[in-house]
Parts: sequence; structure tokens; C-alpha cells
Amino acid sequence: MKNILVTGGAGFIGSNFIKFALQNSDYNIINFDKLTYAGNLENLSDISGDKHYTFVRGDICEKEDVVKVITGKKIDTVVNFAAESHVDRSILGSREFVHTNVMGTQNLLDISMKSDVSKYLQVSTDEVYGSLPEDMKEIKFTESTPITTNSPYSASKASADLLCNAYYHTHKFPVLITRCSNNYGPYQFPEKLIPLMIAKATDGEKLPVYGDGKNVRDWLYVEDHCSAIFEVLHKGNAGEVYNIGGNNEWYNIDIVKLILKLLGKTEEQITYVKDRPGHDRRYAIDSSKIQKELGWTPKHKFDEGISKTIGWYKKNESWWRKVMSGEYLNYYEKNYSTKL
Ligand code: NAD
Ligand code: TDX
Repeated sequence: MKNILVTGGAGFIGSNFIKFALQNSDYNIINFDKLTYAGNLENLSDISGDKHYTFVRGDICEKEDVVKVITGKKIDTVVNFAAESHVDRSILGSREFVHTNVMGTQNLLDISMKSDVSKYLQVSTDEVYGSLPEDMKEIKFTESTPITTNSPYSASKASADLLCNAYYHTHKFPVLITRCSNNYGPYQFPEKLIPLMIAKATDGEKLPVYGDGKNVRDWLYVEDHCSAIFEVLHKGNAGEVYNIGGNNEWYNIDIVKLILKLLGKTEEQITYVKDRPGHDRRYAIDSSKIQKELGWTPKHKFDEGISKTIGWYKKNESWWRKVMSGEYLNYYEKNYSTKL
């Protein structure tokens, strides 16, 4: 591995991954990003001058853009983070999700294969496994849990995974798939639960909790997701799926209360709102395969990770205030006006 194409590297996880890879290797990292509402080059301002880092603006759905970057930069490894990533947006409109997440992945796979890329890693999600019962804590998603998708977002991510699998089986193209649980940490776009609640709590506004607040998510600090992807890139077997999780299940309402407590705010700010349609009840990942086979374990304990995250959002208020203007305000109005 020498020249790694990181698609979607200007987003939350991709930008954290690029920094992790630069710190832990001497690979050349080429960040290929369309810069949608979620892509922000400010996320990478601290490493933009690194001699091992290059940014190329482009769209994974556009053949010419992808051919140019893969051949021009002599890419040998592709890590695909590029996606439409927010479930609520996929409920408001699914077209862009199918276009980017399915057609974009197909385009990237096809050109990577024809250009003799020697490794392709698809960053997928635990949401492709559907929803778990709340009261059976011993049951978690394993790599052989059947795909059962409930939102347009998860359907589009699962479709991409199926294409990856097909390219491996039909063409023997060396594809790896990772499926991770909910990430949190610096640079997460404040449409997602944790940064949204930090921002709203800071401003003394209402914190919109969907339904009864008893949906469960398994939270992983973003740097631990990055280290897991790095292990899979180095030691994973082509054609395999690797689950990545924090073994850290929380009710949404408890996360919201914790954020309020850590910010010194009262629970009076909480408001229960109309539920997300098709809302998956519980996600929980069994990550024993990556732990046993590749020796990966998460390093961050949740109390440490959430304090670090809140500290980052406190210190970087100008970052989130900027991204919470413009297009974001239209989205917020559309998504929440019918719920509140
Ligand atoms: P994000 O929304 O913060 O970032 C997505 C990035 O992709 C942005 O920089 C955007 O500009 C870019 N992008 C979108 N369409 C593109 C296109 N057509 N061509 C090139 N770039 C494009 O997302 P994230 O939270 O960082 O998630 C990254 C990946 O990880 C996604 O594939 C997501 O499905 C997956 N994932 C996310 C989580 C999570 O908790 N956030 C958990 C598991 C898996
Ligand atoms: O305002 C809110 N109120 C609320 O109660 C928001 C935005 C969310 N929620 C709930 C819905 C979920 O149960 O919080 C939980 C987490 O919501 P999100 O942050 O939107 O994440 P989720 O839907 O679980 O999906 C995330 O994890 C898997 C990422 O967005 C995906 O990209 C990833 O694949």
C-alpha cells in the first residue's frame, strides 16, 4: 500500500481517518470529496500542508472524475467513506441516497477493478442488519445476521454492500466490508444526535428526543473506528465482512441527560417529539470476529470519549455555528417542524 484514495475524506469519519492514517503510516493519502453540505475542508486545516496529503474535488458517481484521480494518482488502495449518511434526510427524500450510495459505489468499484486497484474497503454500517429486540440483551448483530433494512439510508448502504460482495465473487476483486455502530467525536455534523444535543443544550434551546427516548444505540469513539479500519486494511481477508462496535449500549434519553449534566444544564430543556418513521429500536454489535482474528480493541472508554467530545465542541463553537447556518436551517425546519 502506498497511495490510498479516501473518498468522503472531508466528512466526519473520513477526516478523522485521514489524520489517523497520516499519524500512523507514511502512505500518501488522496482525499477525494464532492464537498456536499457534509463535506468541510476546515476539518482538515491542520494537516492541509502535509506532504503525504492531497485534496481532489470530485464525485464518486462521475466516471471521468474517478478515472482521472485513480490513474493520475496511481492509486493502489481505495477506502470508500463517501455517502449520504443521515437517516432523517433519507426519509425526507431518498433519491440522492440511491444515487450516491448505490450508483457511486458501483462506479467506484468498477473503475477501481479496471484500474487494477489491489484493495478496496467499503465503509458500511450496522444499520444494514435492521433492528434488535430491546429486551433480549444477549442478542447482537454478527456478520451472519441477515440483511434487513428499514430506512432508505440503510437500504442504500445494504445495496452497496451487496454490489461489493458481487464484485468479489464474480470478478475476484479484493473487497473488504466493515460495518460499524454509531460513531461520536470531533467534527461530527450537528444533525446527528450527540453534536445536535450539545449545540442545542449550549444555546438553552429545546432538545428534541424522538418517541419515548428508549431507542438504543451502541456508541464508538471515532478514533477507534479509524483504528479498526486500519487493522482491516492491513490484516483483513478479501471477501470478508468485519463488524466494529463499542460494546457500549445507551438509551438515547440517557445520552441526552448525560450531555445536559456535563454541560451544567437542567433536564427541563428536554422535549419529547413525534417519532422518526420506521425508527429502529436497538442496535448492538458483536465485534468478536475483528477482536479475535485481527486483534483490534477499542481504546476509548465512553466517559473519557464523551468528555473529550464535549470539550471539543465547547472549544470549536465557531466550527459548528458556521455549519449550522445556510442549507442546514432549511433542513432543520423541514425535519422538525412536523415533529415539534
Ligand atoms: P458525513 O456525512 O459526515 O460525510 C460524508 C462525506 O462524503 C462528506 O464529506 C461528503 O462531502 C462526501 N460525499 C457525499 N457524496 C459524495 C460523492 N458523490 N462523491 C464524493 N464525496 C461525497 O458521513 P460520516 O458520518 O463521516 O460517515 C462516513 C461513512 O461511514 C458513510 O459511508 C456512513 O454510511 C458510514 N458510517 C457512519 C457511521 C456514523 O455513526 N456516522 C457509522 C457507521 C458507518
Ligand atoms: O434529533 C434527534 N433526536 C433523536 O432522538 C436525532 C437527530 C436523533 N434522535 C435519535 C434517533 C436515533 O435513535 O437518536 C438516535 C441516533 O440518531 P442519529 O444520530 O441520527 O443516528 P442513527 O440514525 O442511529 O444513524 C447513525 O448510525 C449509523 C449514523 O447517522 C449513520 O450514518 C450510521 O450508519
